Amino acid sequence: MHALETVFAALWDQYATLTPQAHEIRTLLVDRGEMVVNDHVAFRTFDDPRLGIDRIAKPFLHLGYEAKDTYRFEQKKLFARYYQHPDPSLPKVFVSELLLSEFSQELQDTVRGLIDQMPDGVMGKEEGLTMGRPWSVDSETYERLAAESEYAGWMAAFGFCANHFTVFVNALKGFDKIEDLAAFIEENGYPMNRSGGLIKGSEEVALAQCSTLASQVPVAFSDGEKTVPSCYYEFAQRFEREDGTLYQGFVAASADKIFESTDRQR
Ligand code: OOG
Ligand code: NI
Repeated sequence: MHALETVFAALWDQYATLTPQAHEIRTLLVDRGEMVVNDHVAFRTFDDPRLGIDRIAKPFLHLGYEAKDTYRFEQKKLFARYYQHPDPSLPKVFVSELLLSEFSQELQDTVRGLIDQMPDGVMGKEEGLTMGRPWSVDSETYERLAAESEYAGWMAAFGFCANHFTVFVNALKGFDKIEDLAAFIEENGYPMNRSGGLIKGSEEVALAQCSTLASQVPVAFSDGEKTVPSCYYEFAQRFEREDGTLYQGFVAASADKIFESTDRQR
């Protein structure tokens, strides 16, 4: 087995446990005779040098991935980069990081306190990608972080895992348009993220995307269990550009809304 297949299999196992709906939706598609191909897998982190984007990307670069375009999200105070492998059958890897220095001193101190609990040297290795939450945190701290940044709250609760896998819609035989797939998923009882509209992007920007709302799962905080949004499933349809090749990048305005799939629903 290719080393990368092992990495993605471990990531999927962890993700499917955290995100029961992803396994269920995948099964719905497979039962219709579809081959489910992953467009990309996404990771989140903080921009602290001990675990920033470069650390998350390191095992992927080591296994042949190449760094591609970067994206900036002003309001959410995030930076992201995607990585691609020369073998087009492998999913792209999208990594974002929260820009800590742009937040309140309180958030920065809280997050640095969490990171200080981490064992040294695991981030940057394959095992780091599925490490889960390497710190102890109470539910009040989670809520306080999430009130300032939903992303910070999510990171505090879940740590390191695949934030989402993404179905490559072009590879599905039974759905010509992403709108049809979105309707199918919703009809089967999975609420979708409607921030910025059900379908984000379009043929004009060569990428159309939609995603479910994250599963609600019990998380063991240091002061007890609490049910919070975990991970979501995404769907992406890519279009040809003028040069006849399929667009491989991302669209910042769409991604900005996709991030909200893990927001706490109030
Ligand atoms: C990433 C959101 C952006 C995309 O495909 O544009 C994204 C996240 O929620 O961590 O996945
Ligand atoms: Ni994505």
